[in-house]
Amino acid sequence: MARDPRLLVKTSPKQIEAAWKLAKERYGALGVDVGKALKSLRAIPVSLHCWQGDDVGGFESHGNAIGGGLAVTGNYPGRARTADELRADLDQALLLIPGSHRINLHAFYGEFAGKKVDRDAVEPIHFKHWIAWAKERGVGLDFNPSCFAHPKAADGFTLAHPEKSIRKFWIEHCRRSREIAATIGKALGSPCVTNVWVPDGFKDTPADRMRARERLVESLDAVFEKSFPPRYLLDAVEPKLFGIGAEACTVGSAEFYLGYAITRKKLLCLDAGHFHPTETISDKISSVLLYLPEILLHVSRGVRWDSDHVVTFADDLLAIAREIVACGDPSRIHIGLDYFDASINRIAAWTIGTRNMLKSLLVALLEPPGIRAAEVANDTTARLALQEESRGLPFGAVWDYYCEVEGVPVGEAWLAEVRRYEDQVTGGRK
Ligand code: RNT
Ligand code: ZN
Repeated sequence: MARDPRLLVKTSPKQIEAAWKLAKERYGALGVDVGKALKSLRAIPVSLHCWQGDDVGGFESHGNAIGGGLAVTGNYPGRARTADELRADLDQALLLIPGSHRINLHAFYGEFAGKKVDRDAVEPIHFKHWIAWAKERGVGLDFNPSCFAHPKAADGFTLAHPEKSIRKFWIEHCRRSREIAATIGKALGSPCVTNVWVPDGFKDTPADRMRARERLVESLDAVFEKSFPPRYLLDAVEPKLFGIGAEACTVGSAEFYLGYAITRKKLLCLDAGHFHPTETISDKISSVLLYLPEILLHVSRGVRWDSDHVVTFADDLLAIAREIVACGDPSRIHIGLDYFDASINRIAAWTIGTRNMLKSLLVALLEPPGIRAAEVANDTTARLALQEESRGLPFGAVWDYYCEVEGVPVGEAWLAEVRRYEDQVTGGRK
């Protein structure tokens, strides 16, 4: 690939420092404490989804087609083929992202030593290398049962399947996933957020939605029968509007899981791609937090449908970040990323999306207090004026400074690192 030498330009520390000083003054004049904002940003972990690294493939000996209404498109070289490769790629991405973060695993990323270990037989031992790797780096791990890409999910139903034996299989998988997650949380001294998402849904108009939903409740109750200390494990459930092949009705809809989470004391997972396109999860955060102590987000970007594009630094993401901060206690909101693009360099995909998430949180933390004050004074003209003017504030200088002090590349300099890694490592993978 021909590369433009301008991509290697590095900003000098002197420039970064000078711009930071000016930005600090500008924000200070608006009543914003920039140092405090950076301290708050440093305390917010983002959970990087391991599945961006291998196109949601997993490491089972018999790889199955993805299914479950999910689609990964693109054939950019360099997909991780083994857990070692995936961990090495994550290590590279983490070097380009400021702050301390987490890694989100799916059950089918266990290491099965070439053996066929079916989903109802996964055990904590299959994750011992992941645990050791995470411990060494001081990163937390999150977890997900994998209820798709499997012959027993081929007709689109798992926990709500009409056949009892199939439901039993998936209940066992989810139970074992929670055991694994609790083992992880205990070993790492940090609660493992474990998210149950199932694809179950009808392609065409169902004759009986009610029975399917009753089966899902029953199965979920069986999955969650055993309780674990919240310092090891936090359970989440993820609703969805529709998926490919499940266009008419998704069993685990928004109302289904909101009720379930409230009555069963689970975290609700809000995925940005799982609602009608005119709805935004940013508006849902404050409502849900009135009834649940903690929630999980799957930050994603749908383009025309739930396409799971890499998240960009745009209005939707800024609004999500703003609500995370504006609710008053960001620690109640677990931030996970959920996208998969196989058409670009996968390490770049992690880096772009995570840096965008963090940059958006920084913008939110730097919001001038005058905006809220205008609302309190019922001055909606000033509120809009200040909101719009604040878009032009020099947050970029604060971000650059943050990257510099955190020891990660400033600006687009990270791309040169990804290129170097591509030349040396991922580019050679077949
Ligand atoms: C699917 C859900 C789910 C998955 C991942 C792989 O629509 O968003 O969270 O994307 O678990
Ligand atoms: Zn999701």
